[in-house]
Amino acid sequence: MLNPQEQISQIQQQLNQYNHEYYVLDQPSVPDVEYDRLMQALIKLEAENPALKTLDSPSQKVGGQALKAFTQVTHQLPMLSLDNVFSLEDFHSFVKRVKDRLNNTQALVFCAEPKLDGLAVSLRYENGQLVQAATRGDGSVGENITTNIRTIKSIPLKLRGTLGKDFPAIVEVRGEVFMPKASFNALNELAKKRGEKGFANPRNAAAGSLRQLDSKITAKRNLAFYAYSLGFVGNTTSSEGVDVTDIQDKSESIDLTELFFANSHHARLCQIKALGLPMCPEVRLLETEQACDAFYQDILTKRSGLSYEIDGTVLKVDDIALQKRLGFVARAPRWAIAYKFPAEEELTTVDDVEFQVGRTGAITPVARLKPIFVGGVTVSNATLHNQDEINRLGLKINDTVVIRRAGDVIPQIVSVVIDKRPDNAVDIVFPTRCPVCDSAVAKPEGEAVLRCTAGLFCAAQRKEAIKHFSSRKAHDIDGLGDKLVEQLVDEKLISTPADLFRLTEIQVSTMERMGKKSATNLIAGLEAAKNTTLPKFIYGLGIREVGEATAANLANHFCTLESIQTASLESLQKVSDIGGIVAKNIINFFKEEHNLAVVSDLREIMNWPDIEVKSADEQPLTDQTFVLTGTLTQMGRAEAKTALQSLGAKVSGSVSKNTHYVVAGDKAGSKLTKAQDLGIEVLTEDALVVLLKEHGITF
Ligand code: JCF
Repeated sequence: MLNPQEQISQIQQQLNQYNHEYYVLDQPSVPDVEYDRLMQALIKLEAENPALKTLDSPSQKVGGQALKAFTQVTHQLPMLSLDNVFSLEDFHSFVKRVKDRLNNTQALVFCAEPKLDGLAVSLRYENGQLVQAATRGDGSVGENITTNIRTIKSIPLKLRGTLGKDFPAIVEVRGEVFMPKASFNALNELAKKRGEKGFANPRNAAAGSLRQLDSKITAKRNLAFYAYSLGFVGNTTSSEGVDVTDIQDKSESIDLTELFFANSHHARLCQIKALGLPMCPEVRLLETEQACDAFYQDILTKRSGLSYEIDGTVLKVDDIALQKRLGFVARAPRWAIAYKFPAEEELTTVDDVEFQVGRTGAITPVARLKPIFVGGVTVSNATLHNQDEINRLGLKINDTVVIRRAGDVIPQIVSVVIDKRPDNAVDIVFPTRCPVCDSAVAKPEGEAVLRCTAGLFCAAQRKEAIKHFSSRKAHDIDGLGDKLVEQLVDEKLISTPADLFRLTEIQVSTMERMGKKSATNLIAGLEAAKNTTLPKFIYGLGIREVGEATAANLANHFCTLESIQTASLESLQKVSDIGGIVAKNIINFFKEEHNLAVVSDLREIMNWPDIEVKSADEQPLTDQTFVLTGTLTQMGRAEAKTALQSLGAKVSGSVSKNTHYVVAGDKAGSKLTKAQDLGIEVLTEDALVVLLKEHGITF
């Protein structure tokens, strides 16, 4: 039997190992519950033996006594900043300057990393123990945020390895503290629920969290850290050998950096990682300038999929000897550059607000903007969605607004800059009649959207319906672009999708910008589009809220167009993903005379292969509704859904009294609770696997 001291020390070692596997290696070896169990055991043992509780115990990540103020820390080596470039051209100029300075004698290798949008901090380890953490401050003097930093789960309280062999008595590691996007979103959700304002972006959230005098608050914020360089490294804290203002010439100072660490920046980062500090997994060693640009493009593409916010890339000359030769200007190294992405937020003004009529009659306000370059493109329009959104923004025409375009996401008006509101700001007034066909408009109760009531009698809705019918995911009609559809409707050559198939080559070739060749192509494209599939046909009708997946579910469930057309509200709701609202939309669509006329017209023209009616044996789960929740480990949720559907089951997104089974994977939340409340049968993932196997489906 181990004594408490030995038990505590053993559990601490185990937890430190699990932390390292999880945060640094990104390869957890045990499930979360095992980690939690050990942590609880440690907390209990330490509570029973308070004398054995040490400051570097992994249990000490919960924050301590609140501070009155932060003290100041003078950095033993200054913390640097980076110069920026915003274009390939300027990046090439940077490389040229570097080469010129080195008399063009050196083949340059670069260490490349994403530029994290967080806060630079310096962590100081003495004899392997984290003793101090400081913000960058002005580069020379920062704030002592040690108690807050100690709550960050991925920052080790002690280094891995052996003092004197793997690291010297003093090691400073520098890097960026940031808040992952998911944590930022969760934090803001919580703030919203409490009626608080929240943070504008993850960087502010990280800064706000580090600025807490009460480290218990910081502990709840889920901050993360990636190391990007070493700071001071040595054997003594004595100030004699270190001159903060002259770091280029430290030849006489006590500098053990070279003794313990490699002469490549990239290799040093790997050493820092081996000491137990997380390093960004995107860091690369690059052999050429072209590879740096490819890296920039690659990271830009990956940006929206990364779990943390970045605003560019950082490129550093990798060879430490060359870094030394290049030195610094002011506070920035000559051997590194931040190659930044175009800003995602900019200011511009709203010149006007116009109203567009969509396929389903929805009248959408669209802001016409003074064109602005943001997120890499010029933006001149932004949707305002509906009246609620305009109220939320408090927007008036001629206001100055913050516009955001992140990645491929459509540009968005984020907020109004009230301070810049001009005297000629005008209220936005919604139309009382359809701006296209002058019919009445309606705003059904409980809906935020104003709609034109004219349906396909409204030219705007007709155009959108035909565009939807010919779009890529529907009939993908070659040679029929949006502009041409508008012209054809305006010229009254067509008014329904069926009319498309009656167009002649002569008619088409009289259109603007249409030669004989494009006319021939279009007619051939239309001919080809006559052969389709039932799912595409259903989707192409443009029924409200019937997307591609729902259309496929309908087709596979009912097998024929006729049975979909005549289906009852109840039978429609037996189809996967179809609830009361969508079912009603389908019923309403097939109630309209003019829709029925178009459908039967198209039925004459278009063909699709029959869908085989499945026998009851093949559809053993017909009439059974499943809800999938939590993380499944043996298959994806989408795979499980397809498998269940192929057996005739309905898979729904929400639990109700009509649900038959809830399959609960890992971390199942509110849906599981609701199932238990309603007394619905809950299946484990294993039970689902068995059920599917019984019907011949394996993973
Ligand atoms: O990711 C960053 N924000 C970042 C900042 C990365 C780096 O490698 C840096 C930095 C600031 C200064 N390197 C230096 C020298």
